[in-house]
Amino acid sequence: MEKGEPGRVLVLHGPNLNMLGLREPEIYGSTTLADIDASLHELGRELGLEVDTFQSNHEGALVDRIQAARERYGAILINAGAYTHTSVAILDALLSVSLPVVEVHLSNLYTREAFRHHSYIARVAVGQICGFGADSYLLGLRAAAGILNNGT
Ligand code: DHK
Repeated sequence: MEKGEPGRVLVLHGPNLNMLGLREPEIYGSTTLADIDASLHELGRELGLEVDTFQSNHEGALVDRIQAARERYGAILINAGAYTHTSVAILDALLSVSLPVVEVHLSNLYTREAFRHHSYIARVAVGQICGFGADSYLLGLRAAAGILNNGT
């Protein structure tokens, strides 16, 4: 299986994450998605990684981006939002591209409703980071850098 380009990370944001800053700030914080993307690009520069970000409210659009990531990226960082708990299609797309996956969430899934405790993404992810608000993404990007540099 051919690997993608090692220095590039694709960051995917699922449904309703475009509403960050407005959406249930007591759960998701007040940081906007634009702020998160800017922080990811800044950290990517520090880590020597090229970071591309994409948000969609549509499952198929996320599947399309995952499929197109094959041979273009070294790793995928994903917060699939509610699709985390429902989407076999996103799981299958991630399995099909054979790239290392880091799963992130702003909130701590395990202190919330039971339906959020199951993640389809976790089956394919190297690891999951949740509960650190917007910092979950930055911790996730550091994890992706570690995987790309050392395989860990
Ligand atoms: C974001 C969502 O939109 C929810 O559907 C997930 C996740 C949790 C988060 O914490 O980032 O259940």
